Amino acid sequence: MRKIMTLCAVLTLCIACAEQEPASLADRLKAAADSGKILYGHQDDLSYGHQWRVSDWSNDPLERSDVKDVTGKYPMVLGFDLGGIELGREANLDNVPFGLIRKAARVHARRGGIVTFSWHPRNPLTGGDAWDVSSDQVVASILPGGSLEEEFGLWMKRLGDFLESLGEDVPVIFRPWHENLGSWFWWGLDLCTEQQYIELFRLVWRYCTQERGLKNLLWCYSPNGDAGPQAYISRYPGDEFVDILGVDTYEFVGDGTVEDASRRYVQEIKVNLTYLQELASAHGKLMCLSETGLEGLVEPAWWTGILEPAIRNFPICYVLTWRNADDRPEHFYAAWKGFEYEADMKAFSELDNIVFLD
Ligand code: BMA
Repeated sequence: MRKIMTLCAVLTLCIACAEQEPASLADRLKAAADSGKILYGHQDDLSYGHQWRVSDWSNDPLERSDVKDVTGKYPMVLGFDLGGIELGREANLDNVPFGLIRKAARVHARRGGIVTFSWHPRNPLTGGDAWDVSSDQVVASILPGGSLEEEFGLWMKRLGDFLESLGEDVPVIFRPWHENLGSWFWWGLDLCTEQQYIELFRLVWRYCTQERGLKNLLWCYSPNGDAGPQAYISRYPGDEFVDILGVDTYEFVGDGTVEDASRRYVQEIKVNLTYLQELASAHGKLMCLSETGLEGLVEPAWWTGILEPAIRNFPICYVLTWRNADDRPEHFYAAWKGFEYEADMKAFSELDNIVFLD
């Protein structure tokens, strides 16, 4: 009897510990936001950077990082994309092996960092990629009763298998179906109804959380921010299904000057984060700037002169800049060693309100 009771106590403790993980990640994020600190994140860090890439990942200590090369510190938040996992592929859409993603997530969590995953799944109806918007029947086809319901069940299983393989001690901010208020992804605004979008989000949530019992996930809803608060909330999956409210907002130069683009960007960030703060407070949620950046960092003091003044004083728990492609020299969103304006990113990493991983 005593043995059974001890066993029960140990089991209860284990369950409590396991359940603590995402909760403690949420606490950590909340503590950062409450104390006016913003964690810095970078997509695909540790796996590749500007003109380099990890090749033999299973024997690589994963110590290289463009961000670390410049600032002496890792990004606190490490982002990866799971596009391709649904097909059982070896590597994601940017050729990062899922084995490397799993290892990097574990290594990063052990170093004290935080992991986030986005997901650009292929188009299940046309066979195209996530950007194939040639049909507005894709979401309908994978929802219950749709012609691809079973196929999508398999896609979710593969996703669930990967998330589970990380282990419960690696909590993850999962951010599926992002930028859904534009129409460039097959789950976008003109491609499905409000109800269908909400059902899609809930379907994957229910599968991961209830059917698979995954306890290591915090769910982030992250539309493109420019659509405004009414649109934002019209496709909100609901308080039960979301932990963090995010927005994706980039700086685009286009045909005008960089100065004009930066002015527009600061304005847009402030508008978006203002309504996000109101929504987060009304719904009792954390908030973040889930994706941002200026491709090629063509503004010399972008970090300290544009980004930080724009996000300062908003209770976002983190800000994530997009990837530094190894094979497209102009496609980078963090500085790298040797980049002409790298000193400004280092200065950003030393600000009191910005947190990197030492
Ligand atoms: C986009 C670009 C693409 C990439 C995609 C998913 O913004 O960086 O090159 O494939 O994100 O990571």
